[in-house]
Amino acid sequence: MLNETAMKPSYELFYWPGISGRGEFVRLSLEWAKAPYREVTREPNGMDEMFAFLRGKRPGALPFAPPFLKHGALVVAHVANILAYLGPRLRLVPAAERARVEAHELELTITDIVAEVHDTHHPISVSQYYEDQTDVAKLRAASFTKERIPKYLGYFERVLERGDGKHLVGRKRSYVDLSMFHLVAGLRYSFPKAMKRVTPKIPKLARLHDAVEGDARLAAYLASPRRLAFNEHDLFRRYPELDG
Ligand SMILES: N[C@@H](CCC(=O)N[C@@H](CS)C(=O)NCC(=O)O)C(=O)O
Repeated sequence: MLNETAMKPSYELFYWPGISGRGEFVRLSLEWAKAPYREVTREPNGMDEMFAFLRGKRPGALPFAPPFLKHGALVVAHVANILAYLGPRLRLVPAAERARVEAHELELTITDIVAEVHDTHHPISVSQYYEDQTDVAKLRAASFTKERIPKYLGYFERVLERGDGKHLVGRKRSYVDLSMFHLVAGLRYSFPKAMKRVTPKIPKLARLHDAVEGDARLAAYLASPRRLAFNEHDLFRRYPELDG
């Protein structure tokens, strides 16, 4: 397995500033591995640089949207794709192909639920304000909290039950565990009532969240200003009217 944490060039992460958002799934893995990385849009002129990539003014693959990662000449977009690339390099996935494929599959399922989270507050149009689509958002969120949260989290609980009960892939910490921590934290922030209802049914998932939150390798990051608090410009938003 590769270990490039100490190798140059360092990773460059591109994501919208001011929100943890989808960028956080990548950030958590980089931070856990103590990999050298730059958060480009948190630096002067960083936004110009990000838009240069999005407008095709830089070499490499053309990303559709942030987050994307630059590593040397390689430009990788989509959270699950970025983590599939980083996983072996950061020692955050087992070496066996089967485990890597399973990890990717689970991360893609996280991508799916994250898209549904987004659609609870923007069910009609990404470019319209939440306030202009609140009525439909309430309908969308009602089905998300009643049906989809229990279905997705129940599935992840069963994945834990089929494994060692503590890790989603293999018997060691993987990038999927780190992503699950952020997903559960975000859902608890956005939908506290719905999450309270489902919690008795997902004991292993709740313990995994707590284990990652208490992981010594993340302590410095979680206490740092780099870990941004959830807010209502973010992917995970707290609108009480959407929480049934
Ligand atoms: N499937 C992509 C989704 C990327 C995405 O939707 N990024 C958002 C920010 S979190 C964005 O900037 N979207 C712009 C757009 O869809 O026009 C991933 O998992 O990374």
